[in-house]
Amino acid sequence: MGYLKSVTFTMIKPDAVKKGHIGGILDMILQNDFKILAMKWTQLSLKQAGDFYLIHKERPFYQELINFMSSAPIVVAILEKENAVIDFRKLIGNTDPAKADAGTIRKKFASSIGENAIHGSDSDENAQIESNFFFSSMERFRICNAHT
Ligand code: DAT
Ligand code: MG
Repeated sequence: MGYLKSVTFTMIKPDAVKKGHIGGILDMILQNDFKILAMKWTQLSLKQAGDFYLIHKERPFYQELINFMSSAPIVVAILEKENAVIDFRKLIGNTDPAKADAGTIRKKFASSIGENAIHGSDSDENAQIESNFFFSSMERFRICNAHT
């Protein structure tokens, strides 16, 4: 019998990319037993950022958020682990890095609530929606061997 695995979706945001933190963030992700199912280097247009964050359309920070998210390249990935969504939210920490626990990605790499280094899905349903926003089925690969 295999483990019951689930997926989450992540983006390494423009601030972390520009500061050179891609490697440090990916290292924390892999050290915490998340497996990569898909990954790419891309940049959102303003329209795409607006669509991705449509759920926040009425929030006062929406325009600032989509301007920021389309301002530079990002790294996007689908990650697999048991309890992926909840465990990844624990690993990234509070939305506001000032409130994030020690040992979290946002505590280590984020500078403000608006520019907070990394995204993580907030539910299994949104993990699927967000993964499908960026990746086709042809871009997803699972490591299959006795040790994973
Ligand atoms: P999270 O990214 O932790 O899921 P969220 O879904 O509430 O947080 O918000 C999405 C993003 O919007 C967040 O990563 C950064 C930005 N944001 C949230 N609250 C903000 C605020 N009060 N001021 C500026 N940007 C904010
Ligand atoms: Mg969110």
